[in-house]
Amino acid sequence: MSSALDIDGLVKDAEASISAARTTEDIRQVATEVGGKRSPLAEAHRALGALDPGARKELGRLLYEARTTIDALVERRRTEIRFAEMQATMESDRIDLSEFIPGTVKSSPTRGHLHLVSQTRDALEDVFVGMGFEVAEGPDIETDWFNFGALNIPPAHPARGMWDTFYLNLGAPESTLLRTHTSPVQIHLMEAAVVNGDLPIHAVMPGRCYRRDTPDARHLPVFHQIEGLVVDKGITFADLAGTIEVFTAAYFGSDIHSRLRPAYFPFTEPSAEFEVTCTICHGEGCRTCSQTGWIELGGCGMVDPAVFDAVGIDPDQWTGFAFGFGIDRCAQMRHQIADMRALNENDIRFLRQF
Ligand code: FA5
Repeated sequence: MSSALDIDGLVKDAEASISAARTTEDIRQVATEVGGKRSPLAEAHRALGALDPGARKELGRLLYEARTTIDALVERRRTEIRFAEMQATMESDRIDLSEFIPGTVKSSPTRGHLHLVSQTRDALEDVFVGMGFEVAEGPDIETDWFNFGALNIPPAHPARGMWDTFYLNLGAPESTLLRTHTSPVQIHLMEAAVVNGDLPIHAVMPGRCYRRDTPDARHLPVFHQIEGLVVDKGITFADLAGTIEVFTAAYFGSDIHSRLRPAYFPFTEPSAEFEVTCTICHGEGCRTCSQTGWIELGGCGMVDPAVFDAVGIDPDQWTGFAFGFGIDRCAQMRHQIADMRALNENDIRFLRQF
């Protein structure tokens, strides 16, 4: 133990034990064996006291070097083992996104497809594009002016109660909100047309809407509408009624009837509600249509001159009509979905049917 050769042997033995360690537990034990209180190294240290000062100094230096070497070897092996264990864990926890369960898929994994509401939006756009309309979009977050003010619904107007609104606090000077309908896109389009000298307008505007509505068979708090706006010269209510008639036959087929009933919207005058035969009960009356045999799809009417004034269009020169339908409602009626909440439940068995 007192010669440098013995110390070399001690280091070699330690090195062999260290490199044989395979796990964190192994290296913990080996570290104690080769460097702990009962290790040969510690014993050699304890023997130093019995040596004369010259030999003690020399052997002390050699033992210090041996401990430094052994500690470094232990640390290196510990890092290697930790890295290997981490890699093994990562490998075993890896999620194979291309994996599919044999037996549930015949030859290749099933491809996803657009949600029914997106398919319906596309189909509605196609019908209206076929009728000569352009497609436009607007923001989901609006100011009070676009959602209400410019649509002839000033603050405290009783008609605001028709749309139970989610207000946002974005620190903006005007109150901001999640749009309750797609009608504010009419305002964006008309303002842009005035600035760019781009009248007439024949456009449809699909988009998501938000209301503090309790979900039920015909309502969701987040739903979709498609807005329509025509601003041109000599437009009459007959053009509006004809457009709705053509749309109904093109989208639902000739066996579905539609009707317009007088209604009130602050931004159209006269206004009407547009209803179609309930496709669940074929007009007999059921829970979905509240026993009426009819389902309300949307509202419509002739653009109120007050709205033209708000955007700077001369109501003596231009007239127009507007409408707004529920896209989810259209999907519901077209596919006889008794409860609209099914659209949001993400049940794959339901979604796969469309
Ligand atoms: C409006 O939102 C008017 N902006 C429509 C309009 C546009 C009138 C242009 C005149 C001119 P209303 O609140 O009735 O109207 O909504 C229209 C349609 O949106 C409803 O008939 C229905 O189909 C759909 N809808 C409304 N609320 C919900 C809801 N919570 N869930 C699902 N669909 C809804």
